[in-house]
Amino acid sequence: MKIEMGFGQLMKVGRAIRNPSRDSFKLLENNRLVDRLTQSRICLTDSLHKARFTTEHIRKTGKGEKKYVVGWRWRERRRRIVMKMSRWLIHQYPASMQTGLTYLVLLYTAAAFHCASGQAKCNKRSRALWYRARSEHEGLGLSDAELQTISRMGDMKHFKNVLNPILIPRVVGTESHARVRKHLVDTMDGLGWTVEEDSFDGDTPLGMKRFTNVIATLDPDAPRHLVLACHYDSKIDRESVFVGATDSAVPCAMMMNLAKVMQAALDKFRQTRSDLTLQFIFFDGEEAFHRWTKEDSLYGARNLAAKLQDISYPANNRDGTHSLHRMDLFVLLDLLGSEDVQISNYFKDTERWYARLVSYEQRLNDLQLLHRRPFIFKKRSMYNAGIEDDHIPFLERGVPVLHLIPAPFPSVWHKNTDNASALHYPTIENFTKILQAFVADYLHLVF
Ligand code: 1BN
Ligand code: ZN
Repeated sequence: MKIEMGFGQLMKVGRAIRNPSRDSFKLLENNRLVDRLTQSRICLTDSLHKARFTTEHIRKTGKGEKKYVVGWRWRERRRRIVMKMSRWLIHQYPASMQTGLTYLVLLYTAAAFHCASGQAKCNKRSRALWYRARSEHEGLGLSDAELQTISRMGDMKHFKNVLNPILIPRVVGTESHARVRKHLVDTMDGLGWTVEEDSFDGDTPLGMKRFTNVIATLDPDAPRHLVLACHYDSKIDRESVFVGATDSAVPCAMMMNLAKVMQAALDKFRQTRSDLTLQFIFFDGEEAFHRWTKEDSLYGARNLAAKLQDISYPANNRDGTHSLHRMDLFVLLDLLGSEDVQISNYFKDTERWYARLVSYEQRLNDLQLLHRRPFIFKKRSMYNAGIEDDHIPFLERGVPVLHLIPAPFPSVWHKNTDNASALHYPTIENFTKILQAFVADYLHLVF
């Protein structure tokens, strides 16, 4: 229910159920869950004493639940309105000149509305509100019950089913490489994601090669992306036997498995038409053909980062925002699947997100939802690790990065023993649960 109040303040009246273990609320209207609210996003009046609001809309407290009047904070409300308008504009564009004029008027109104609040100067930066949302974004905070649900959702049989077709040599340009790519595309397409094959020709020490990144997006209309990424090519070797189970067949399978086991929650999330969505990037050509250099490595990542930087978003905007700004956070998975895995925090500016991985591993462990293993995510930082990987072209362009790679590298790294026998399933299962909790937390998923 929406009620127009006071100086145009838009209020929602409904039931807000407080989750005792965290600072968040489930907002219900007519017993239907309409939103999840964290404290930072709302002002919340503990029922009747602020009765200048519509007391007639507040009914008596139900058992174990409190009634609240919930109103968006002014800042949040303004952000939502401008977001909605800009999203609408992006989708309708281009249109006829006549509608273009209407857009201009609407845009002007939105800007005037924004400036009139007096809380922010109407400067160039403040116009790209969708972009600024990433620095204000907070995780939801999952309850113990939600962690238990995530743990129950796990499906290692599915994990092995999606992993098996990748456990083969997949050197760029070979038939098995194309077969693996088809497996990625078909799997993500089958889960209802929008899949794009981003192909280009690149010059390598072995001549021109065709590379294809696979980009799968849950809701391609959403401006902001939580990106999970890995590479699907495997390193070339003389005997053509190198499989790269940890490098990076397992990360590819972990991502597809996440999309499968969280499908219901992700579908529900897509229906909310949030300004945020989940995107998977399966990079091609991460490995060097001859010897790792700046030119001979990261073919797919270098090409995509440069390309996205050149695509202004929204189209023809005057803020200077481009498609790389759509990446809220770029989470790169690499060298995962073996038993000897210790991950550290490698970047200061994404430390708050790394800390959530540490915290979810701790809580899942306390709830006895993990196999008894040494912790994967260490409470330590290695800011000067300097590990070359697919995140580099994005990091260099200012994208916030989380690099989920063990240091030291697994003992099988770039050896022919990096195959199925190097894999340790209890460790893999623990990792998948922590990653799934992280994604649910970031996207504010409802189970
Ligand atoms: C990671 C997995 N890398 C290659 N396969 C990147 C890398 C290459 C890291 C050389 C260090 C040295
Ligand atoms: Zn490698």
